[in-house]
Amino acid sequence: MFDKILIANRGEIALRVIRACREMGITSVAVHSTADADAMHVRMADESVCIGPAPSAESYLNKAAIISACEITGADAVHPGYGFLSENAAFAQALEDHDIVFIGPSAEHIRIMGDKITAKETAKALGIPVVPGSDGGVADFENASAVAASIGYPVIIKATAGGGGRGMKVAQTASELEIAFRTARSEAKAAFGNDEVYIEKYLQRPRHIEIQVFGDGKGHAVHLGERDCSLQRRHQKVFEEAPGPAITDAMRARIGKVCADAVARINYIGAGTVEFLFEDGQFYFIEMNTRLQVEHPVTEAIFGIDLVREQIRVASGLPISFTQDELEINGHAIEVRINAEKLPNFAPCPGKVKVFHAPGGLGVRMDSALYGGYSIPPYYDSLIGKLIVHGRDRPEALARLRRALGELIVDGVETTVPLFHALLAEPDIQNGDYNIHWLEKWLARQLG
Ligand code: MV4
Repeated sequence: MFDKILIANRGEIALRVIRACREMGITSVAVHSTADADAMHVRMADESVCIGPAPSAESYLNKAAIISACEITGADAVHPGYGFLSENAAFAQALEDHDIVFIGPSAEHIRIMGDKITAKETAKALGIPVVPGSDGGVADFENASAVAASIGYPVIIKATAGGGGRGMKVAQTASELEIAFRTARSEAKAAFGNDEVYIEKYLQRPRHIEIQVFGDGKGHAVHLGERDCSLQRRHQKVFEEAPGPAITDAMRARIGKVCADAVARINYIGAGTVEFLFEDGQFYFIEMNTRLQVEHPVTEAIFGIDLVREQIRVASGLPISFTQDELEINGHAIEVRINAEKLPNFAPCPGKVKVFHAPGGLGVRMDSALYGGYSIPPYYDSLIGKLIVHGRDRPEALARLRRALGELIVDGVETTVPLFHALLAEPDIQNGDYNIHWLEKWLARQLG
């Protein structure tokens, strides 16, 4: 096992990793920008190193500075958290070249899944159901036109280098295809420096269902069911739950086994998430994320498993500490993302937090790096906390969420908490009756 782990991240996820390290008897090293000298992750870690100025590009994304911090502190391994360098194959490779363990999958697996075409080809070859579409990239408009005609309209054009919703264009009919194709291409070129695009059948009312997988890198893997993350605004998740309200035990067992077998076959190591669109009882692969996700705590809650501890274990060569047969879903969990944003426009709202009081009690977990007197810097994303509730069933989790939101105090900055009180009053949310478009439509209605 490692003696010392450096956490190449900030905020609540840095605390999450520090907590796992402490329970495992591992020394933790925080890194921080000059803007984060007073941040909670720096205070909570055993050691800390300043790695650069406020902009992420010069600090949390600065590979050389982070590797130097490992050398200076003698860290054996790096946990990247989510975002920043967590899905950067060059960083994983650079660490390996310096004999430092990257707590995550191999550089090769990160690379494969980072390119959306090779990810989809790999998924398909491993028996995972994919959205019907082009075999690889579409070279020109004639090619696009032929593919679209064969799969049928509507279609969606996606950037090979994209992901997270950037660089997508829908064509409802053949007459819309040329503009969709050309704008998708030029936007992809501008955003990613790569104009390759591919085409898929456009699914009109799917849910976003993602399967948590976990591999040991030696041909064994398990799945930890699904999360329904359909409630998103501008491709940012705001509310996530497990199990999914629309997913039956039989569906979970089937798609979960397909995903676990697939990642076992490629000797995948650590945590991964296989993302699907789910419509009319069918799963369609869209992407795979090769990192721990923001919403991992809902999975932890219903399975009683510490996913960060498992990541650290397998990265050090130990086996996964449980088997598929030992996993059993216990109740229902919901996470809401609390952002320092002012409604109704979700405008970032950094500034000084005068009072912070986290909710507590049975079935309540608040992951946050806030404290009273802390100034939220303007340089990073606006997530200031995640409230995760767990109940014996979905209605109990919803009631607990309402109760816990009522206890939360964040004075000094605006937050997205009022959004959740309003959502909880909606029958569709109470019934689990929503898809990927529900939130945007509801928000438009609130304003109109
Ligand atoms: C789609 C789709 C419909 N059909 N692909 C958006 C982000 C990226 N991960 C994939 N996305 C979508 N791909 C096909 N073939 C609709 C979306 C989509 C979406 C997906 C998940 C969650 C929210 C979304 C919001 C708009 C569009």
